Amino acid sequence: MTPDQPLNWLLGRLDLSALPIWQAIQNPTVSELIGAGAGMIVIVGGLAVIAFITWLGAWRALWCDWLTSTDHKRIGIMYIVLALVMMARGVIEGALMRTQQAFGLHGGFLAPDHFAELFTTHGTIMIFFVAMPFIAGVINYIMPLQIGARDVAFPVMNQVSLGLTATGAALVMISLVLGRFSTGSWAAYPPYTGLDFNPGTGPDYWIWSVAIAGIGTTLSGINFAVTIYKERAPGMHLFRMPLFCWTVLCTAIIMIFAMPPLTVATLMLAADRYLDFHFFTNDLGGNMMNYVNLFWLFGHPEVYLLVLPAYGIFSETIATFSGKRLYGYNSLVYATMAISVLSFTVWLHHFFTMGQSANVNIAFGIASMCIAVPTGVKVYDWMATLFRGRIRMSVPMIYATGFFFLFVTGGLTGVMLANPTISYQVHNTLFLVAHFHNVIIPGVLFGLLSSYHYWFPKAFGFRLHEGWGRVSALLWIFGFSFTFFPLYVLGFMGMPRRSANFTDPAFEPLMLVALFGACLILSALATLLFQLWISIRQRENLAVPLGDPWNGRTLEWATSSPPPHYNFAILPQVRDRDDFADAKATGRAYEQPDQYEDIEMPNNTALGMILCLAATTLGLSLVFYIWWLAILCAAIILVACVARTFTLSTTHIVPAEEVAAEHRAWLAAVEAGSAVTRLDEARTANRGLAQLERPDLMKAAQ
Ligand code: HEM
Ligand SMILES: [Cu+2]
Repeated sequence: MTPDQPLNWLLGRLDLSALPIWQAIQNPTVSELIGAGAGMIVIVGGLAVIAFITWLGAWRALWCDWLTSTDHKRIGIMYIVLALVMMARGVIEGALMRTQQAFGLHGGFLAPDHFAELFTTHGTIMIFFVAMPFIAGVINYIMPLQIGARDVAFPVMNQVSLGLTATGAALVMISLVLGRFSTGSWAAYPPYTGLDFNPGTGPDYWIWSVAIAGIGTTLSGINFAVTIYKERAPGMHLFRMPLFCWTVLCTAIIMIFAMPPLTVATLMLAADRYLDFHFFTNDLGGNMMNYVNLFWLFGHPEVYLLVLPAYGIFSETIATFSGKRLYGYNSLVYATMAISVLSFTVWLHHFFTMGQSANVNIAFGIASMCIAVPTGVKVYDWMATLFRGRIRMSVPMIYATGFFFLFVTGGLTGVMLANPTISYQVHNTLFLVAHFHNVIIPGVLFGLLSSYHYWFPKAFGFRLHEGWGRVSALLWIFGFSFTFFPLYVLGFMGMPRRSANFTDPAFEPLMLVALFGACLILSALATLLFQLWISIRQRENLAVPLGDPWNGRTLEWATSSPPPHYNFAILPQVRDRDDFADAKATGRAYEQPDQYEDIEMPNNTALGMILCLAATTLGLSLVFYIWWLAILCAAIILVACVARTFTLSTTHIVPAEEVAAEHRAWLAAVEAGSAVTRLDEARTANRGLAQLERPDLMKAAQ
C-alpha cells in the first residue's frame, strides 16, 4: 500500500498537475501562460460576479425571481445570457486561432496541442453553448407569446432543461481551471478520443458536457412541440401560426429525433473509455464508423435545427419591416417541413472519403443537393415579401440584408461540397471551414442578432440604441467577409484545417487578411456590449412600455412591454393569420374586456438549480474518477426528481382583481399615449404605440 492511496480514493486522479497555473510554473512557455491566464480570468471573473451581486444586495432577488423561476420569459432571458457569456469566450478563441495561423509560417506562439484544444472548445462551445442556448432562449421567450399561451406546456421541465444546458457550459468553463479539455475536435471521433490515444481528462470533459446538455435539449424539444400542439389560444389554427412558430415546431421535432443519437454515441464512447467496451475500437469487433454514423445522424439535422428558427426570425422581421404580410406563407411552411425531413437523409456527406462505394456517395450527394430546392423557395418568398414593401432599414433589416448576400454564397459552396468528387479535393481544408462558418454566421448568428434587436424592447420595455446597433451589424457583416472569404481560397490552395502552422509562404497574405477580419469581429462584439450599456443608460428615452414599437403583426406585440408574467390578461381570440395586424386594422386591438378571470400559474421551484449543481458535480467527479462523489450526486439527482413528484401545490392563482388592475392601467396608458408613424419609429416619440397608416395601402399590400 503506497501512502497516497487513501487520497486516490478521496480525490481520484485530481492532483496539483491538474492546475494550469502549476503547469505554467513547470513549463513557462507562451502557450502555457495563455492557458493559465484564461484559467485566472475564469476565477477572477467568477469572483467579480459574486462580489458585484453581493454589492447590489441582489442574492435574494436572483434566487427568488430568476434561478427558481418557471416563467418561460425569464428562462428565455437566462438562456440568452448564458449564450452571450459563452459567445465572448468562443469568439475570443476564434480570434486567437486566427492570430496563431497568421503567424503560422514562423511556427506561431501556441503549442499544437493547445491549438487543438482551442478548436475543440471553440467548436463545442459555439454549437452547444452559444447557438443552441441562444435559440432555446428566443424560442422560450417568443413562441408562447406568439401562440397566445400563458407558459410552455411543462414549465418545471423547462427549468430543468436550462439547468442541464448550464451544466454542460459550466463543465467546459471549469476545464479551464481544472485539467484540460479535449483535443479531439467538436466531433470527438474515436479512436483518437479513445482511452489508448487519449487517457487524460479531455475527452471525458467533452463526453459529460455534451451528454448532459444534450439530454436538456431533448427535453426542450418535447416541451416546445407539446406547447405548440396543446397550448395555442382559441382560434390559433396551425395554419394561422406565425412562421416563427412553424419553424420552432419543426426544430422541436428535429430535437426529439436528432439529439438521442448524439447522447447514445457519447454514452457508448463513455462505455468504451470507462468500462473497457469496444464499440468503437477495432479490437474485439468494434468499428469507429459506427460512431461517425451516429454522430452525423445527429450532426447534420443539427445544422437545420439551428438554422430553421433563424429562417423563422427573418420571416417575421422581413414582414414587419416591409409593412406587409409575409409572401408565400404556405410554401414557406411546406419548405420548412421538407427541409426537416430531408435533413435526416444526408448525413453521409460528412464522410464521403471514408470508404463507402461510389454509388452510396452519389445517393447522399443528390439528397444533399435537394435541400437547396426548398431553401431556394424560401429565399424567393422573402424577396417577394420585400418587393413593393415600405421597407425600413432598421438594425434587424441590416442583418437580413447581410444574410441574403452571404448566406446564399454559403449555401452554394454547400452544393459544391455535396458533390463527392469535389469533396475529395477540398475536404479537410479551410474551404470547409469557410463553408460552414458561411452558413452558420450569416444564417444562424445574424438571425439571432436580428431577433435580439427586434424583440429586446418586448422583453425589457426599451429599444436598443439604433446607431450603435447599425455600427455593430456592419462590423459583423464586413468582419465575417474579411475573415472567411480568404479561407475559401486558402482551402483551394491546399491549407488543411485544424493545423496550427504551415510551411507554404503563399498562404501568409490571406492569413493576414483573415486576421484583420477577426479584429473587425472582435470590435463587432465590443460594440454590441457597448450598445447594451448605452441603451441601459438611455432607457428612459428609449422606453416603449405600450408594447408595439415596430407596428408588429403578431400576438407578442398585443401585450405590454415587458409583458406581465401571465402574458395576457385575457387569452386572445384569434381570427386571422397575423392576428394583431388584423386587430389593429379592424379596431379590435386594445379592447376592454367585460370581465376578468383568475389565472392559474406555475409555482417557483429549486429543482432546476439542484439538478444543475448535482449534475455539474457528477460530471466533474466522473472526469476525475472520484467515484464516491459520483454515486452521491447520482443519488441526489434521483431523490430530487422523486421528491418533486410528491409536491402537491404546484400552482398559484393570480386573482382577477389584480389582473384587472394591471390591464386597466396599461389600457389607460395606451389610450393616453400618442401613436407614431413608421417614420418616427427610431425616435424618442416612439413609446410603443403604432399609428396605422393609410389603411387602404395596408390592405393593398396584403
Ligand atoms: C465569430 C467569429 C469566429 C471565428 C473568428 C472563428 C474561427 C474559427 C477557426 C479559426 C476555426 C479553426 C479552423 C481550423 O480548423 O483550422 C474554427 C472552427 C470551428 N468553428 Fe468557428 N469561428 C467563429 C465563429 C463560429 C461560430 C458562430 C460557430 C458556430 C455557431 C463556429 C463553429 C465552429 C466549429 C464547429 C469549428 C470546427 C471545430 C473543429 O474543427 O472541431 N465558429 N472557427
Ligand atoms: Cu451535413
